[in-house]
Amino acid sequence: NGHNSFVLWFTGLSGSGKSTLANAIASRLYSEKVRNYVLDGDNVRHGLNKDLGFSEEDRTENIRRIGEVSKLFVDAGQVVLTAFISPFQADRKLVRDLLAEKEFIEVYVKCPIDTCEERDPKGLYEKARQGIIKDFTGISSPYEEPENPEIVIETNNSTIEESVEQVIKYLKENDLI
Ligand code: GGZ
Repeated sequence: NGHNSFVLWFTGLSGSGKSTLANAIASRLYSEKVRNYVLDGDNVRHGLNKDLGFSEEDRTENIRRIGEVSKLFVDAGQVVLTAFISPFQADRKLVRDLLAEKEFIEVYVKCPIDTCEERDPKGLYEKARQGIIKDFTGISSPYEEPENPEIVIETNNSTIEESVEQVIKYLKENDLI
């Protein structure tokens, strides 16, 4: 269908900008006739994974299932963008190993936790600080930074447009689109 199938795997803290960025890149790809689909908490955690919470085991299972679903999309010839915290290195590695080398593109959406906490669009950091939400990533549950991501985006230092360009440039330079 004129382009490759691959996964753009966004990882980063809550409030780092994963979903915003994934959706902006999705529209840009769509305008370039690259059919794609965004998997995020809204369409996965409320459906397929609604039996899962935020314990370490549940997060691992969340990411495992999303990885398997992503692989199905790739097998079906689609580009898929996933926007999940995916805090554990081993879980991301497991997904990477499910796919071929050029099919898994890890995008680290890097943003200092202080900035994420200031943004706090859903008031979750506040609730985590008060102990109302337990096991909150960055506060009371770990986030393991990617060691070798294909792309790093610093959302506190660049606009959405610049970040979109950065990813599109990577995809073009690597002959993926
Ligand atoms: C982290 C939580 C938690 C806890 C609810 N820890 O900013 P959001 O709201 O929209 O995105 C967060 C989302 C994280 O779900 P993921 O599936 O991406 O997590 S993981 O990959 O770790 O499985 C946040 C909300 O769910 N949320 N409780 N305790 N984020």
